[in-house]
Amino acid sequence: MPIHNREIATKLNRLANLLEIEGANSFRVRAYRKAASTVRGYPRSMSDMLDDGENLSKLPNIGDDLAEKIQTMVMTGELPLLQEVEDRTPPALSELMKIEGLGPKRVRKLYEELDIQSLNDLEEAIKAGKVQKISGFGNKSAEKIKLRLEKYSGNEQRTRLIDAEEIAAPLLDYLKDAKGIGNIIIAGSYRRRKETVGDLDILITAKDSSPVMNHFIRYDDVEEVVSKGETRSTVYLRSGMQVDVRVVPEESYGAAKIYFTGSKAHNIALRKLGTKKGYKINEYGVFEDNERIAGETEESVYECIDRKYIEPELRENRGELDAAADGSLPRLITLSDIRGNLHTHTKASDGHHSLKEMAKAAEKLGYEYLAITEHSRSLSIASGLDRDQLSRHLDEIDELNAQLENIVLLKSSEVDILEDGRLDYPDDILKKLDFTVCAIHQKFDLSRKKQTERILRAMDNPYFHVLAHPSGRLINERDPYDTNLEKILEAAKERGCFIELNAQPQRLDLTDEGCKMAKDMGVRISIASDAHSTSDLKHMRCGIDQARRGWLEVKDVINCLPRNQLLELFKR
Ligand code: DGT
Ligand code: CA
Ligand code: CA
Repeated sequence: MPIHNREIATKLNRLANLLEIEGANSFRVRAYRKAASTVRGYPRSMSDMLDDGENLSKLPNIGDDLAEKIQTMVMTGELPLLQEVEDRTPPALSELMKIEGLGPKRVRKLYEELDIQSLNDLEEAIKAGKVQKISGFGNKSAEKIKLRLEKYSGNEQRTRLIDAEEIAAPLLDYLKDAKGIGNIIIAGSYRRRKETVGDLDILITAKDSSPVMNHFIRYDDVEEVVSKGETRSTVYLRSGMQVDVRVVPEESYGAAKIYFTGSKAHNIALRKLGTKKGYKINEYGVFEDNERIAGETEESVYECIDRKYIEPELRENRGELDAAADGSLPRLITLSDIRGNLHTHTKASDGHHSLKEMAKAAEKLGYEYLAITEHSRSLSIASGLDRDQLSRHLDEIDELNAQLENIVLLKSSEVDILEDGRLDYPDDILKKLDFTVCAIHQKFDLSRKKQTERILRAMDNPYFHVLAHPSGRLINERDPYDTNLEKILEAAKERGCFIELNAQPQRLDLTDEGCKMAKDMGVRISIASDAHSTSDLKHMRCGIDQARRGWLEVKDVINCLPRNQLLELFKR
């Protein structure tokens, strides 16, 4: 089987991470990450392209050296430099990165400042209160790390949801061909649309499980069969992903869906409610004195404990069971509620397509408006527009708007927030825009206090509208910068600013918890794909997943508004 683009990207990212832990030159680290992201998102497979005799170095972010490395990976499946770096890195350091929330920067800090080289060291240091004292950590994040350490079983590698989808789709297609199969669904954190998944939990109904299990373990991509049984089998795929398959009888499908969708915390709370009413709830149904009284559908199980159906994204035991009892469950936002996209790039800065191509693609999605947000010209972003370039760009938007019938392009910019909190364009430029999307692109290492202040100062500017990718994190790649989100949200509320939920699948920034916090504090969200190409516009759906996990409804999201009402909001 040829190597997937995803596997190449994973190796390049891993190389970048290990080099970053070592303290390698940041340009070099970034070069590998950018290459990884190019490969991951590229529509054609590297191995096909090489077969066709194409030169990989013509791809963005891929030079001769990287083209050669990719070719080696395609031919041998290995990246020798990665092996070299792996050999000289203490294995426990890369192990530390498997803990959610610990990226290479933080691992390096822990190693340098506290000589932490293993999970054990880390646990001890948290107990001793040492981690809490390092800048960038604090009590809260130490507490979170502690919880995750407790959960961590040692070989768990969490996979971004979008990558899990790419692995799951062909497997699901394959499984559907098994003999005697009834229903099939991917349950677990995947169904809850969590930003990363630990493994895939596939639930199948069938009268006879043997043919299903036999078919499953013969899947081409299986690397190792961990266990094979009548009701449950587990394998590892070549990507390292663990897959659990469970087979239950048809009449238990609803109860089993609830059980295997989780979360565990939701299930435990649900079972307690059952016990209170004298019922036993498990994956086979709801039982009263050993008699099955429900379980064929999920609704039937929730009904037994006097609850309305709860959407999978909400099942985290964060208040959803109470809300389902008193009718206050949110009516979660869906993709079709979105009327436009407020963060996109074209060729004018670092995007791949023209204004017109982006406009046409957005029109096809049924959007009423599309904001073009090229970068401002700051020190860190060479691709940004200076005053004259922006001015010409805005003229082009006017010209194109005169031709477009079903969609309006909004004039905006992704304005860099400078270290002292000033915006990267003067007011006389900013006032020509319909609104701004403002973001941090450099100086990620400021203290929590300074970083928070920086954003609050920026929000003082009356031309500040939306705070883009508010934490700067890249899932599994870059830690968030240290800020006080509650303070930022308070300030946004006071000043009439909005917070972005960046829908790029590797960002998903705000987190689900951040979304819920914003909603509870009355700060509205822009869900935006930060598209750099026409196909990136589709990532809106990843933002919708995250928004739903954050309890967001139509009223909480500004790009569910018609254009006129939206523009009203930007009059501060
Ligand atoms: P993951 O894989 O770490 O992203 O998270 P999940 O939620 O997919 O967890 P996983 O794969 O360990 O288990 C799948 C579901 O099975 C989980 O969401 C709830 C259920 N489950 C697993 N273990 C237990 C348990 O000990 N008690 C209960 N009530 N449910 C469990
Ligand atoms: Ca799972
Ligand atoms: Ca599992």
